[in-house]
Amino acid sequence: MKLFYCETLNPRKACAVARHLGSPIDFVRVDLPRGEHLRPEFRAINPNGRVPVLQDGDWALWEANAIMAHLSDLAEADLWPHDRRQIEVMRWLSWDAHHFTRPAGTLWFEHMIKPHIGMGPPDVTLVASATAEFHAAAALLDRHLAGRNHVVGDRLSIADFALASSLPDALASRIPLEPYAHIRRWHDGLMELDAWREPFPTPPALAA
Ligand SMILES: N[C@@H](CCC(=O)N[C@@H](CS)C(=O)NCC(=O)O)C(=O)O
Repeated sequence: MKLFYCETLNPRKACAVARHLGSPIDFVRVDLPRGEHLRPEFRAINPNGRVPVLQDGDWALWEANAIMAHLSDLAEADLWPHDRRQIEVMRWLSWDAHHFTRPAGTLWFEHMIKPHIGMGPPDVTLVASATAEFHAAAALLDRHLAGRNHVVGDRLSIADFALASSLPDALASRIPLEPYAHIRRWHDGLMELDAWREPFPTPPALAA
């Protein structure tokens, strides 16, 4: 199998799960600034022109959450459980995409990526609305995590990796985590996993 990735939020989820499970994968780096994701040969495996993509035989699977679930199934792991917890995991994956990582991803893009690729200063209006949205979602997640080490059933699942995808870069992204002690404690626990702390084959600072 090949996992096409770069050092950004969505590929982090797929790379971390692959590493955590020891999946038999060749990691293939896609250079976004050079536009490799827009080339016809890449669009042939993902018409969205986005990473990550898992090439499993003749199956090109895109969408990080689906890739995480598939890797868990292949490894017969329970990061994507097959009992009632699956519905809970699905609930948090959906909630994350719409309410938590969406505003957090905006802050990440405005504060980390735009300066990095020379797109100018952050859009202050966008930052203000994303910050307000993030606070509303984070308050809910923080209450949920009180007394828990994981998002669902107190066992690691792909919901943890999805919800945490923006948090390793929270400081530089100016994602306001200070008021949310339970989120910080939960994420500190994830950072103890080698696969979450170092999900990518090449450390970002050394990546071309
Ligand atoms: N919904 C997709 C989002 C993938 C995505 O947006 N990937 C970004 C990197 S984090 C990307 O490839 N961006 C390239 C672009 O937008 O041109 C998933 O979860 O996999």
